[in-house]
Amino acid sequence: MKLLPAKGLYAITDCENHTTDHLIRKTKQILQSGAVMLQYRNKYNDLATRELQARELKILCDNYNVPFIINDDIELAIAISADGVHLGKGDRSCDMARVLIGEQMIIGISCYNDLDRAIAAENTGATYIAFGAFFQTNTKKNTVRANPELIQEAKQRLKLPVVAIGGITLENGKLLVDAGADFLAVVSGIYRPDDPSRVTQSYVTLFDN
Ligand code: TZP
Ligand code: MG
Repeated sequence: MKLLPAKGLYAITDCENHTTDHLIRKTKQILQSGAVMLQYRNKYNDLATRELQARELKILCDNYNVPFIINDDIELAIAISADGVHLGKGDRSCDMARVLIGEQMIIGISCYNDLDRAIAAENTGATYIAFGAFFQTNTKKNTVRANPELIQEAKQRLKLPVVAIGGITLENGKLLVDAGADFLAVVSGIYRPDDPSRVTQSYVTLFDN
């Protein structure tokens, strides 16, 4: 079981626009280029495909010693010995997830723009908190918009690491890091190019002092 890194680029898979082969190839380039954590987010394929992809990605993450987090599906995370789960409002609660997966696995909780939800998650066993969408995104419908000032407030009120998500680019990402974001979670910014290596390296430099 891997521990949460201190900070860095948190890659989230774009499964809507990639075949399994492309997903694996691009993810390898992304990990090679310095992403510190990977979330498998697939709301598009059947369970058999999702399990197959998740198993392959888990092996990749192990090779790079990067925590592998599964979105939504606690059972899949347990079945393939993932390093953690990421849960939102429609999923199992944080305290229920903690009972199901035990003390060691990472639990990330989506909190949108809601600091009270984040405080509740911190008190019920979460490992990190995610806020967003901070900017316009085409990857997820019906997002709630969060203001970057929320990160500063969250860093004062919470002990847990904070992940920022939603429309993060090389241009706007630094502002979120300066506000205190420990991780930038990015989908299209890194998965859109045919070879994600250079853009991934550029996102990684946003964490340089
Ligand atoms: N949750 C809030 S915004 C978002 C999710 C999963 C999508 C982020 O994708 P992108 O392409 O980095 O804007
Ligand atoms: Mg979910």
